[in-house]
Amino acid sequence: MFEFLKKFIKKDSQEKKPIVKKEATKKPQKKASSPHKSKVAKPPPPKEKKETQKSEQSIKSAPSKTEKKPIVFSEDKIQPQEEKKSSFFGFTDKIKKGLTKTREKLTAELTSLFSGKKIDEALYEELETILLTSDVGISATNYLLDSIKASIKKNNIENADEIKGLLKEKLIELLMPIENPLILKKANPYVIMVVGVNGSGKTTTIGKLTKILLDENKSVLIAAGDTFRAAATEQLQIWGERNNVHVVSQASGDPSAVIFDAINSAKAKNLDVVIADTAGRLPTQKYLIDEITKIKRVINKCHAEAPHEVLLVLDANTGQNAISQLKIFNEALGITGLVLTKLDGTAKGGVIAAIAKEQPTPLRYIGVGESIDDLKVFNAQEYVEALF
Ligand SMILES: Nc1nc2c(ncn2[C@@H]2O[C@H](COP(=O)(O)OP(=O)(O)O)[C@@H](O)[C@H]2O)c(=O)[nH]1
Ligand SMILES: [Mg+2]
Repeated sequence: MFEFLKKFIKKDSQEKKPIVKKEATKKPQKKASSPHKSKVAKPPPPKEKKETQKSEQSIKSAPSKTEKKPIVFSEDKIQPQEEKKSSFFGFTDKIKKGLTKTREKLTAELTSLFSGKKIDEALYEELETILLTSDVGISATNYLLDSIKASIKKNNIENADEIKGLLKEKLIELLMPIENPLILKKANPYVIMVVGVNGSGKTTTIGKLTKILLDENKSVLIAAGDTFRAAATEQLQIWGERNNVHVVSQASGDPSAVIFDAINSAKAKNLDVVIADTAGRLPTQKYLIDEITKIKRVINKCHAEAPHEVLLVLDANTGQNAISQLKIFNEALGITGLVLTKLDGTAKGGVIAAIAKEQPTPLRYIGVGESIDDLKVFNAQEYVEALF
């Protein structure tokens, strides 16, 4: 049941280098995703270019699988059931693998906690510590403990071993409300604005998400709205090439202008989706928030309902800090969905529970690795099953 073969060595991509090398004018990149569908054919190519992240802690910086599940135009009639069945095992394996660190920690601690013990205050205290150190957060921890205690009392449970099952059950209950996959509407184009602090995984997530959308037969255009770091545009171009999708970028960059161009271009070409990258680090937090707020306003000017999705990318490693980032970005932009990345690199996958309790927001995807197929639609049950 629990295989833990792999250790994931978290790589803190160290990027820096102020190199300012901006692409002159739009880059005709690959062939723009052909006016309609463009299918991805390329295999996940070689390791990504060493990017330059500086993990930002100030507002510090959200994840999933895709197996065909949710991304569909509403008209398309979603049909997750069947597809899900066919891919369920592959998907679960991937998630399990991604959550190895968290699972190993939990399994070890819970096994020693429950084995042969009697249910008393000391046991609850130990359980509390385990949850807190998995980044479940105080509020969700209290909630889980209270619900477990109530069930134990109600059902006269005496065997500590049963607590594990209760914990799973209560966790799933807690996470269910944020299981809320992204469903695209036909919008010509549907605009997804991706935000988050530097290093949280925005650009990588855009690359993976593009693949998911292409697999759903959507045509995609990417806007390189992080014009503050030259490397950011390059990195996005690489993802564009992998997916054979056009990346709109500009040499001298006003991010709003780049995104504005991209949306108009997508309209003209009748493309389905525009995914806009944005900066995650500016001189000050206020400057950053002002900039992305402006971007949102500009997007809204070129399309009355856009952005249709404001997707906040959070790095699971930042633990409780993820909650404060969520609050800050939500206040400024109105976050409609989350991606929680790097769950493969942390033993603190419990942060999802903290989000569900403290700032419930639809968790669209989870990131469980760096390659193109490592973005998975979040499913509460599968997630919890993978944790134990
Ligand atoms: N292990 C792992 N690494 C990830 C994941 N998502 C992103 N990364 C890595 O995190 C680093 C920063 O990602 P990037 O997309 O550049 O962040 P951005 O600054 O928000 O655009 C890169 O080295 C990515 O490969 C993930 O789900 N798992
Ligand atoms: Mg980036």
